[in-house]
Amino acid sequence: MFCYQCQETAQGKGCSIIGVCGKTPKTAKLQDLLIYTTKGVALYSSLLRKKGHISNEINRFIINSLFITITNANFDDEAIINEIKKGVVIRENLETSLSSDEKKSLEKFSHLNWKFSTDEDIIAFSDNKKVGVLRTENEDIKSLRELLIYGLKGMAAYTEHAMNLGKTQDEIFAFIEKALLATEDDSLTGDELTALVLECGSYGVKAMALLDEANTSSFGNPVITKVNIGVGNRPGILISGHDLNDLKQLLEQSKDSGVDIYTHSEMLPGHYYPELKKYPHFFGNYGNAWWKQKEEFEKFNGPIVFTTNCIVPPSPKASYKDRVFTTNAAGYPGWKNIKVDANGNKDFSEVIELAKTCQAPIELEKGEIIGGFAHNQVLALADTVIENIKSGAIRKFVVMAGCDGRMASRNYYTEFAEKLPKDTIILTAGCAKYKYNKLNLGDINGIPRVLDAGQCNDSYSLAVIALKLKEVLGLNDVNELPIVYNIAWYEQKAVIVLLALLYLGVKNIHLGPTLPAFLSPNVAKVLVENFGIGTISTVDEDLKNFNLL
Ligand code: FSO
Ligand code: SF4
Repeated sequence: MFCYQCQETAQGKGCSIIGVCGKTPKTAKLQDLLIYTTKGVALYSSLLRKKGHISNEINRFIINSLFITITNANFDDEAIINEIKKGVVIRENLETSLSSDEKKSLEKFSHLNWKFSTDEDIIAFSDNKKVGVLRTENEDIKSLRELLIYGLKGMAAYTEHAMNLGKTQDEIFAFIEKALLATEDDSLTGDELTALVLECGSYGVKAMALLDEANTSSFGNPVITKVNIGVGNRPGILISGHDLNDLKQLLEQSKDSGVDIYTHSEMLPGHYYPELKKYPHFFGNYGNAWWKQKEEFEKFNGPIVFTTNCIVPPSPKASYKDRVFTTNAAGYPGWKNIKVDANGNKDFSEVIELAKTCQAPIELEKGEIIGGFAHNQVLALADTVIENIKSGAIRKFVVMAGCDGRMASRNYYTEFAEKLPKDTIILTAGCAKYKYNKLNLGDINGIPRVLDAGQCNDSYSLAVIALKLKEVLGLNDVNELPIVYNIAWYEQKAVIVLLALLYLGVKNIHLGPTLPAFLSPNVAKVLVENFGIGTISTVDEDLKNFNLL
């Protein structure tokens, strides 16, 4: 195996023996083969799409396959093998609709037409040199190809959540197919791949805007909300991940069942939406970011539902391991996966019945956290914000969006938030917020010093806010705003967020706690020279260097 797609990759270089995330070599190789198979689907589908053949089944297969391979999303070899088989069947069916001339035009990708008879063939082929990161020898081409794939993975996840709420955009799927094929096209130069990486950022903006529209048109615009972080005395169901449609269905199906619903990690922003927060049994948020789940789930007592990535493999003795469910692209061996029916509905009755037999959660903490500062809410407060900027009460905004993770070096972000001068405001989105959202950093004339826009995809909201501020303050360039970007990354959704910000023209982003291992020195140089991307050092140095003192 070789995988270097996330920030926690072994020794900052690559996982080659076993994943730091717990991914086995077999799973890693099968995931690579799933991507490879998906490229084969994209090969024919992209051609047919140009002729007007659009299939939701194929669109969903492509984005779901990419999503399955995101860090911590799916550890279930059987489920991955089934997806690979599905992909080969789709590809073979599509092939029958092509003329021989059309097939000929695709000859340079003929290696994507692989076949199998048995599961053993699949496992053997996944070990093939043609599949996976190491198929590319040139360091820079490899770096650009993988950067592009990781951007696509993040984009696919957001696109899938939007699709689950009935929102799709054909051009996003068309770009995903084009870009997937580009990573198998030996004729492309580094410059051409770089252009595609930047184009990927533009589609990242579209995908995040689409998901924003899907979420807000279904559940209303997020509003300022205080979320309980304590527990009640009824049994609970803990729902994790990003899929708000799953949360809505669970809330609706459990409303008279005598159990409470708690959010975990990235699902916390579910509380900010009017159509979700109206449920009286939507109790609060339990615990912290994804990486603390092994200890926190021990205390929850009730069932847990993963709607997306961020699964930490449980220890063999984990008391909760028979109470976990997955859905969408998420999967873990032995955990039940809740399927979606033809109408887009899911049946959570088994989860609810199980919850009724469980004890109430054990309290981890008490109190409230505040959030709901997505674009609509912040723009409603724009006059107050602008007044405070003009009076000097707010001197700077610091975007500290992104991911949390288990490395001790991430304590930097807690210290950074604590040491920020009192006339600064943190804008956040994603699970990075757990490093400082319980610190009580106070407010500036009633405006909290940590404004949480929502999930990592709601970084889109932060961009909308920045662009609006630029307009209202009469500036020419988004980089003239008093905003510093100090972003933490972990997995591939953060990659698409980063590419989206670059596309929007944001410069001088500091990315930490370390730069991605998949950036070759030359590719990193391009990002530094063109976009001023940098990383972090110590809190004191950075506060000085970012002109925050
Ligand atoms: Fe965090 Fe996980 Fe949302 Fe990521 S929960 S790390 S960027 O999934 O997706 O922020
Ligand atoms: Fe390693 Fe991250 Fe890949 Fe897991 S996802 S194998 S931790 S690089």
